[in-house]
Amino acid sequence: MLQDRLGKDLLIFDGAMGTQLQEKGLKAGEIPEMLNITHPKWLQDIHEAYLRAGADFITTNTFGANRLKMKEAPASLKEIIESAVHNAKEARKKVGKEAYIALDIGPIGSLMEPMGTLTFDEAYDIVKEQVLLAKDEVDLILFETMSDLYEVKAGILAAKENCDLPIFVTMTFEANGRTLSGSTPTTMVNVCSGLGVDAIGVNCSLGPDELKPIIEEILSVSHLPVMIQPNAGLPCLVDGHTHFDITREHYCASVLAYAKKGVSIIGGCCGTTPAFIELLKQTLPRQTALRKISNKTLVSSGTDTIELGKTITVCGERLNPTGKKKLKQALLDQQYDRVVLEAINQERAGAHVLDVNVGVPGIDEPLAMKNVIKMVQEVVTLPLQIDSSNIEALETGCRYYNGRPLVNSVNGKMESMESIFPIVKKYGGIIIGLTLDDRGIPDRAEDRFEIAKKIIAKAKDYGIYEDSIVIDCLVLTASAKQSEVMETIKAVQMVKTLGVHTVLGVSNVSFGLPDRPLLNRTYLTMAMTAGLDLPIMNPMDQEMMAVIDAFNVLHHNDVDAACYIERHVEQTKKPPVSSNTVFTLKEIVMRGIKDEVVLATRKQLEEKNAMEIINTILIPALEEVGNGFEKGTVFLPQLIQSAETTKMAFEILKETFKKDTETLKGPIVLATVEGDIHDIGKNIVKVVLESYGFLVIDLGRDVKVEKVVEAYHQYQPKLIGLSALMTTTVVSMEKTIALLKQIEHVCPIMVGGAVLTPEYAQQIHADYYAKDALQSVEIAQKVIG
Ligand code: THG
Repeated sequence: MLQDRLGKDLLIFDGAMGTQLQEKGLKAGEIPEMLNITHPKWLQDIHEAYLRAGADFITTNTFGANRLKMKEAPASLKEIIESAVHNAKEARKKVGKEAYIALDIGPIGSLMEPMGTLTFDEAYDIVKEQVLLAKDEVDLILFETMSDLYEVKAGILAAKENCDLPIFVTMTFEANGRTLSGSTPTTMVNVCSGLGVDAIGVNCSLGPDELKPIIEEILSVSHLPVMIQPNAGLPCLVDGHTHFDITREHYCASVLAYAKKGVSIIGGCCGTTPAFIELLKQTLPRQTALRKISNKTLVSSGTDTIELGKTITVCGERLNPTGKKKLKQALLDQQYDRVVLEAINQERAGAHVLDVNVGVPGIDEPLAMKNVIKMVQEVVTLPLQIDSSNIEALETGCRYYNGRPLVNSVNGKMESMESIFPIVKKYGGIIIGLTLDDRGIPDRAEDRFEIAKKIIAKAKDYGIYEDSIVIDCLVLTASAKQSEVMETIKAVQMVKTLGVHTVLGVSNVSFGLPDRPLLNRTYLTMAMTAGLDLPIMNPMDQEMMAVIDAFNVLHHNDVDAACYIERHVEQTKKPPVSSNTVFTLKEIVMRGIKDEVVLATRKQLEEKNAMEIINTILIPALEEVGNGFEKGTVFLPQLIQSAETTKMAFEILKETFKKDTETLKGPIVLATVEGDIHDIGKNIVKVVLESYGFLVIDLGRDVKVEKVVEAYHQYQPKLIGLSALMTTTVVSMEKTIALLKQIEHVCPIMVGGAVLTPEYAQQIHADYYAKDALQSVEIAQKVIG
């Protein structure tokens, strides 16, 4: 059984498929998956070569075999997948050795919300179809080259809910050490392990040497077998073809070092061949190296991860309608802008996690939970705590949450544990256990301690262990239950001996008493000393936050008081955050708060003209976000949110411009090149150019080379702008330029996009390189006037 060998035997995967297919004769623009049907012999030969080289696994030629990417294929998805599996099985039969066949599933190829338009449920359905077509004939499912963790989550659920096969997941990372949608390696590992995959790792991206920090981070946090499939070094263009720059000897030496550190599944990606796999087989040991396994408690958003217990983790309590009339009404009316602002304000005030509770009488709570989780995770990168007494709402929240959530909560009643633990296990939550049961909340600490033990013991029956449990000893208000306040503190101390972390709704203590903040922060100090790790509290209470800073110094969490001192310096410069803080247009644009942008833009127009607003607010905001993206402090989803919000601001401003096309300068033709579906950069350039008075003809995204040429003849533009966001589509940019340059006296061509550099622009014979929207205006003014 494969499962018995995982983590014990060092297992070898195959190498690149694409490179091999190109050698057999795959042409550019052809659908590689069609070769399963048209050239089965090619596929069988490639699989056979990898098997003979020593691979334990072969991967079906189904990377893009999903209903979206195969829309225009001249065969059905069923035929494509079945023939791909058949080819792998034929090769295995011919070689006659035991080997595992992995159903290959690559990225869907369309971006998910909020970056694109694909919904979670659509992504789920697409993968479900792939899984159902192959599940009875393959040995495992491999999600590979994934760049969006949310898509991975949809895929894992689609696989788990429709078959029992082992699941391996590898993602690709950018040079900044994050996936395209911003996940760190730790976040990937934490979320995927929570969802119950069988192996986790990295493929493609870079060569084995450049992947060192990523592989080491994965090894340091993963309980699961770690898998790597690096490229054969870095790509370089030689005579218009992509080559990879390291030898198989170099490759093997590099990956051997990782095997010695505990990587247990090794194969190759771009540029690797059967010869690489053969040498791997000769070089690598048969058994895996032992690894030290950590048992940290980690909660994750889609991008970042927080370790509980390392220092005090502040859970913001304000996304909770209890006692808030307006928030209640807003939730009932499905008006979520108030919720979104509350989330952002708490993040700005320094919360580390946000509790999300949508419990209003009469509301469709599962639906409200789904909507609010989706909205909130689009605007903040903090991990969320899903808070509900409605089991269906908890499950819906866990399902649509992008990350590994805290789940608030289970209690010591049998029915609660029996209904909540399966959900927590399935979605991989960190569960909060309340120390109450059928008899209510016991008065004495000892009895609460017993309930905590009962919860921890019962969780084990479901495969949930101490590192996924946080115990709440329950604090009640001192106005009614004064004698129990200290019992809670005592219970926290006792529970800490069980090896779990603790949480308390600190603000409960002061209900019904005057000067609540004073009681809250005093109680917070007492509880932290007793071992409280996760206070649920109001982060807008800056004095309470200051108490935590001070505690971290006095408790030796904040070594050398570095954070304390830094914050002290910052605070003297920054105005305090309050719930009533009004966002400036610049902040709205940078945060991507779409609900606020129209009003804020109109408001600005009362004082400034459109051009001023563009130059002094919108462009600086876009630049700041763009710089953040380059530095790795802002990620693609935020970048896109921000750009779309800017677009909405531009739409308002455009109303004030002259609509007279006679006086417009240009025209300028813009296109995002073939194969590239990321058009946000081009869209920004378009609105900025238009606001400077240019007539722009927008050809859209994924524009075929010939269409750009046609557009040139049709519109006779004075300038053409081409955009590409992905490395892989720079090639089609080069082709587009080559074809345009065949036209006599063709107008200048400017290029831009995340992966381009001035050098590269020159290499592919572009006339201008625009690093951002503003520079494209400068170029347009220079060329057209
Ligand atoms: N344990 C766990 N979860 C919890 C609690 C707990 N979740 C809910 C609650 N207790 C913690 N959250 C809050 C949220 C708000 C308030 C107190 C605790 C609060 N609200 C003000 C009121 O009701 O008067 C209104 C605030 C405002 O309008 O600004 O005090 O114990 N696991």
